[in-house]
Amino acid sequence: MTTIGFLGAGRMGTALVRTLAKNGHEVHVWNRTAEKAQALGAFGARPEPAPERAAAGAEIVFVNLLDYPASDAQLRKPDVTEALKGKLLVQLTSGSPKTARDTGAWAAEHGIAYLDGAIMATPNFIGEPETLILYSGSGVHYRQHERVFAGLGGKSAFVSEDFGAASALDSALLGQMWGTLFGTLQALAITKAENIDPEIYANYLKLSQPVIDGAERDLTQRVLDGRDRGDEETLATIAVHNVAFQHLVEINTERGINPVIANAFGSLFEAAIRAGHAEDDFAALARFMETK
Ligand code: FVH
Repeated sequence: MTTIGFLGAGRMGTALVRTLAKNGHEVHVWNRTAEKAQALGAFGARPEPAPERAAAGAEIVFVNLLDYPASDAQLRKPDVTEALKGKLLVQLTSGSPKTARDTGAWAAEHGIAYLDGAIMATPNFIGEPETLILYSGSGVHYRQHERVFAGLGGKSAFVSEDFGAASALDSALLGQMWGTLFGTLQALAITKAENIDPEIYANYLKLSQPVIDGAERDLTQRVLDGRDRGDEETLATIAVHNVAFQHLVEINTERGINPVIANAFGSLFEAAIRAGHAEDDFAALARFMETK
């Protein structure tokens, strides 16, 4: 059992506090809107009237507020900073690698151990064995309290001592997810415009998923290996992709579909072809993702 301070009782904070309390920890919770913290009393948590009171007797203090400005506004209050000295601060508010590194430096200046976390799950998955939460920062403190973290998500993992690593991975994985979600919007716009039953589309998506997954694995490995020239194993050159892509552009134009998503794809195809990569592998597009 660990004494835990918790700042935040929003959707995610409530799920985290309830799980920590259910796992037998003594959880002192503060929230800007006090009623939400008080409601957690029914789940064994102890509502506190101020953040420094939630941190006072704790070994670990978690923060899960809307954003870093909200979190900094609390953490950097002199009474709260003082209450955190000598303790482990675990930041579960979403942030960027830079804000995580800045907070890690601030924590070190004030004698506070720091872990920056990235929750790769929605509140309903908290406490489940398959839930992934990534942490980076003080490895010794992660290992010391590994059971607390495992209780929040069975797949929790320590990434590295670089404070920014967990949120960098968070954004990379979210980038992958948004690519799929925005691709779905483009696909459903076409099926709607062409009067194709979405169920039929969904069925053919399932049947073609192995090809899509294979192409993604091939692309990832080629980019990692730097093998982006067209070769005998290239699945489709940029020129071949671009021919098919132009058909999608034609449908968007003909059917009045917003070209905004396709324009992003097209700008990379155009840049690569203009630079002479038409006969190279799709992986050559990675060269155009760097601006420096
Ligand atoms: N919900 C999710 O699925 C995602 C999963 C991945 C990680 N995120 C991050 O978790 C943070 C909280 O997200 P949330 O979904 O719990 O958000 P809300 O339910 O809106 O709760 C927000 C809490 O923040 C408090 N708050 C907002 N502004 C301030 C402020 N200026 N000063 C103090 N506290 C503030 C708010 O308090 P109240 O409105 O109840 O008084 C809530 O406690 C977030 O970083 C996600 O990106 C969740």
